[in-house]
Amino acid sequence: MGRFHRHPDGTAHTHDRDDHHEVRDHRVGDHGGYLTTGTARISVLEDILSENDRVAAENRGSFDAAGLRAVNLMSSPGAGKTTLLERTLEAFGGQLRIGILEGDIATAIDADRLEGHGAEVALVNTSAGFGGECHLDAVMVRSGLGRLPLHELQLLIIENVGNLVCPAEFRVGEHARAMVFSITEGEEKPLKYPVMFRAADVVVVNKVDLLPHLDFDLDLFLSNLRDINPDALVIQASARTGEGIGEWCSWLAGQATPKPAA
Ligand SMILES: Nc1nc2c(ncn2[C@@H]2O[C@H](COP(=O)(O)OP(=O)(O)O)[C@@H](O)[C@H]2O)c(=O)[nH]1
Ligand SMILES: [Mg+2]
Repeated sequence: MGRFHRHPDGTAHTHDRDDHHEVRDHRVGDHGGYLTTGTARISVLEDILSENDRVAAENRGSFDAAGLRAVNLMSSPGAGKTTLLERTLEAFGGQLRIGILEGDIATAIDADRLEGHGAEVALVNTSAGFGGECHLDAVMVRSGLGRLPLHELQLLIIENVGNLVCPAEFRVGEHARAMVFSITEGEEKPLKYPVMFRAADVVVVNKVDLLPHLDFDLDLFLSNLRDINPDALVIQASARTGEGIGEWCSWLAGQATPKPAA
């Protein structure tokens, strides 16, 4: 994560001087959400990723205790996550009690877009206490859960920060992982970014309304995707025209916890 500098004696600290690349995080943003400030020495985490997994397991415990299931929604910036969620909330029309945890580096733009569609929305900005990270991790997700009525929800959708690499490396307690791929990104992307494509339970191939206008080779993309992840459900969709939204919503409904009406 590049957040800590680790010494052979097992201690770690953040850097004041610009003598290591780790200082990038120290300068860029406020890390108050991690409670790791300034030059304070900290006990080193034996493995930062396993610490993330520990918090992810706690998050999963919170979801299970509340009786809801969580889907981690990931993609490159601009692939269409928020637009897909707008269409999704319209399609469900309040039939499913959905919460959305909106992850962005900065701004409430996407959270504002999703307001008024019948879902509970909580925003986590990674620039507000988490160093402006390019992904959500388990601690960031935990920080937003208190602002959602978990016990009332059947499904929590976590819109991750737009990035085709890092979000796939951090479990946040989700039960399933979905990714949106936009056909404007190119056929070779599953081969170049295998971690994300391999992590996905479902891949929504979005913006198919643009197929007539692009030289995108859909068959080649699907073949590349199959090479990396033969098991993912693939849904061809357009958040603009509504194509594929029904199939996507069926998959989502299959993830949600059945609950009697409140
Ligand atoms: N043509 C077309 N544009 C889309 C589609 N889905 C999203 N967009 C556009 O793509 C841009 C980025 O969408 P957004 O939902 O903000 O992507 P996000 O960054 O992944 O949340 C916006 O201008 C959307 O209107 C689609 O299915 N077809
Ligand atoms: Mg978005």
